[in-house]
Amino acid sequence: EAEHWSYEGEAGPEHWGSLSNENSACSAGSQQSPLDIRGAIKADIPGLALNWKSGGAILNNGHTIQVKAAPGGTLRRGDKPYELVQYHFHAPSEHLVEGHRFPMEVHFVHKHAETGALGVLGVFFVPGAANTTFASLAATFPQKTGEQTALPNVDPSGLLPTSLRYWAYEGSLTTPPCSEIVDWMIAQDPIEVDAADIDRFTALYSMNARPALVANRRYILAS
Ligand code: SG4
Ligand code: ZN
Repeated sequence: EAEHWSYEGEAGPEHWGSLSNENSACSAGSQQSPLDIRGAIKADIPGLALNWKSGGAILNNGHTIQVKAAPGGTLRRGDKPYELVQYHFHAPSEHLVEGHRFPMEVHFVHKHAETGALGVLGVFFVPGAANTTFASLAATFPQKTGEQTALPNVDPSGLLPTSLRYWAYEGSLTTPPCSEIVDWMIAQDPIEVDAADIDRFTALYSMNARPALVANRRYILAS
């Protein structure tokens, strides 16, 4: 059954590839995510322009807390446009930076209209000053799997660092079926959030991070 995967035990990451034929990329793929980001090459990569909408609906899907984005939010990477579909959270972070793991990471999942390729922007969280956007989300986290609530007026841009300097590489979904269709963009600067709000997430999902995979022939570029 498609939903039957987890982060530990018999349906954990090392078994994802054999749970179903559809998941073969999880074990056989050579461009898998996440990565430990190291050895990035400074390059003239396109800047990011974000124009997201407030609102949406927040859902506990059994693997994470996910916000279905309000329609019409866009990310432009140079001249490549994407639409924001949803964003969701991982604890601890899935990507590492030179071996360092952060307590949380948010993934903003965008779709390129023509090709169907995904562009996922990741942002790391560190404990510190409260972030009002994350605080509003944490206050409404649906406690039970399958539970969903409308989100009045939450602006996802509140989860962005001031600088949009980022790392870029080609990779995959970090969950089954691990499809190698993702243009990854990882913000170099983390944002601060209240440790108590991190605790509200880890009370539900204390470990929903896939271990880092090998880079193989891939380059990681830095803006
Ligand atoms: C999370 O499990 C999301 O809830 C999934 O979204 C998402 O799958 C999956 O992570 C993989 O995304 O950015 N971590 S990731 O690589 O977006 C997809 C849904 O199930 C396809 C909708
Ligand atoms: Zn994710």
